[in-house]
Amino acid sequence: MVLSVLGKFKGSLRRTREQLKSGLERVLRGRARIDDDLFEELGEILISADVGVAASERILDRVKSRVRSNGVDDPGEIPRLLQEEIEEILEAASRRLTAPEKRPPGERPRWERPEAGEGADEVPVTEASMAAKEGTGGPRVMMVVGVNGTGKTTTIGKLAKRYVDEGQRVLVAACDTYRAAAAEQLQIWADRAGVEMVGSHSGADPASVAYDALSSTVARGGDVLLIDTAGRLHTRTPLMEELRKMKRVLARLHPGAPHDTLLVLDATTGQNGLSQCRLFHEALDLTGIVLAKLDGTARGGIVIAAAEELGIPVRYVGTGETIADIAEFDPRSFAAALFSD
Ligand SMILES: Nc1nc2c(ncn2[C@@H]2O[C@H](COP(=O)(O)OP(=O)(O)O)[C@@H](O)[C@H]2O)c(=O)[nH]1
Ligand SMILES: [Mg+2]
Repeated sequence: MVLSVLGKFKGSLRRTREQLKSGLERVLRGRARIDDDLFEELGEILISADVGVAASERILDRVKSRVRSNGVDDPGEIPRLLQEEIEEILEAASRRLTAPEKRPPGERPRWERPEAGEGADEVPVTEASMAAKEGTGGPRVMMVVGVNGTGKTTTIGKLAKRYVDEGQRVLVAACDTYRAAAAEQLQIWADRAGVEMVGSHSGADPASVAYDALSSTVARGGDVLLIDTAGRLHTRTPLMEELRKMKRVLARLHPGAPHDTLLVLDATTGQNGLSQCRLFHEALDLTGIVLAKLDGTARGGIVIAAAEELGIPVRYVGTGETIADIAEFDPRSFAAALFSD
């Protein structure tokens, strides 16, 4: 099982692995001992593989101290040490989930109160909202966010199928009401996965569509609600405001919702992906990343940068355009794939 995930990652990370490998070969060839000069060159290799400045420094500091305290002097040990530290960063992010249940007591999520300028949220109290509040369990609500074209709608189709295969009752909500074609595209994925879609006309308030979708999910006894959202560029329009409002409306209808806010990142985008992570995380308290398009030309180092700098774990990876092309992320296989032959 682990082997097949490793095999998948190996294909996906080909470009990043080859880049690391040729860089390491170049700086390790003919080198007799480990010195500061070597660490400087290693830093350049990691940064050019999109690992990010902070993560690269952290990795190298740890490798350095292990080299010193264990008296390692063989440069041939370096790839193994790097692999172990990368795995540790990815593992640490998974342990440090920012999900509501893991948040330190007393600390409130940042999206919970509207900021000055954000409109008030009108949440009607209905039978469904009362039932949701009284019920103990209720559906798991997962919001999927990210900029246009990263793979949100595709990811929702894949996740819906996955959860259906696990025996869960799944609904999807078309809350990208900005583009007319968005709901049609989600409907196609909903049909493929065999799940129901709750939608609305384009131009509707996304928060009210989310509200209706959660009410329907509760009324129908659904286990999982996957919410598709708009991704028009966050620099031009108040997308974050809209998404924050959606979160508040969901939380008021069903305390604890949304249980997940997953950012879909396009694995081919490199450092720009890291700034997307920061923006979305600041506004929305992400609980995880889905790394889509991890297939061949991906810039896999971005995962390490996000894990270290923001503490956000990668939860799933998308490895192609069909409904089955999704895998659970596994730090160990990922790190191994980066350094395997
Ligand atoms: N190769 C590949 N393509 C993907 C993956 N996920 C999404 N795509 C493609 O990326 C494009 C945008 O996807 P879409 O789900 O519409 O993105 P959205 O705008 O974020 O909803 C489509 O052409 C998808 O087929 C993936 O994991 N691998
Ligand atoms: Mg979409």
